[in-house]
Amino acid sequence: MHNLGYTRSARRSDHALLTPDTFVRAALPGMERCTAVVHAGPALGARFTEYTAEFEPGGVMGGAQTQRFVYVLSGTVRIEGDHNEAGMSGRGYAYFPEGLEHRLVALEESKVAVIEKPYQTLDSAGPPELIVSSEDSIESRPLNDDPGVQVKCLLPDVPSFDFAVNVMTYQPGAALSMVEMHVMEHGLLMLEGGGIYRLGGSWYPVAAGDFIWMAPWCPQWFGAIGRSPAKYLIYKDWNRHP
Ligand code: UGY
Ligand code: MN
Repeated sequence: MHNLGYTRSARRSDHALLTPDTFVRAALPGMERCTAVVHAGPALGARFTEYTAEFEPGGVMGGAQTQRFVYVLSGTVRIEGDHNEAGMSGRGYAYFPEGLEHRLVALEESKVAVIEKPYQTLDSAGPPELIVSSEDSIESRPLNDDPGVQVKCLLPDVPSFDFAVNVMTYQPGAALSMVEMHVMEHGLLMLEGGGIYRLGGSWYPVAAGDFIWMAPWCPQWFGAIGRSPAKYLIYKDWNRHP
């Protein structure tokens, strides 16, 4: 149903809010019975690419030209490659270093968040290795001593990784303690709950399913509203000289 041209989606020079009513699906090369909703990429001004891959049962997503991070939103997928095969279901995730041959096969209808970025080498540390894990096995810690805002770092905080992917969970009423402005850019997928996101000079209501891109130094703040926690998956570039 159309909504008389109304949407919460917005695109500005330093941020974008993309809500599910505006998602457009198209297959990417290497996909079979699978389509992508591309949320962010170089055409938007981002230095990474993020999309949601939506698989039919038996659907396939081929390998990547860059390093790749995947997080299972729903369903079950099998990782296939030269390395050992592994299955992943909701909250499972994997990191594939650049050049590691692999593909994902859906064992049922599945949705997977995908982040890709050309790897920035570092003289003092070799490239990272394959990781297959689950959010459930990662310990969370409070942000700035506020127990109402919990952070799980899905990738090890070591110099070989040039990006971080974290899960942040806010109890209802909890908020970032400051308006952040930083050199890192963000790709953010709302997983549960909702609240108010300040982006640049605007305040937006946001809910599970929304995607947000924040450019470097985009003023940002979030407060959780509702009767259940708000949770998001957030990417940032990390560990490299600007
Ligand atoms: O890691 C971060 O910069 C995070 N605190 N930003 C955010 O949640 N918008
Ligand atoms: Mn931030």
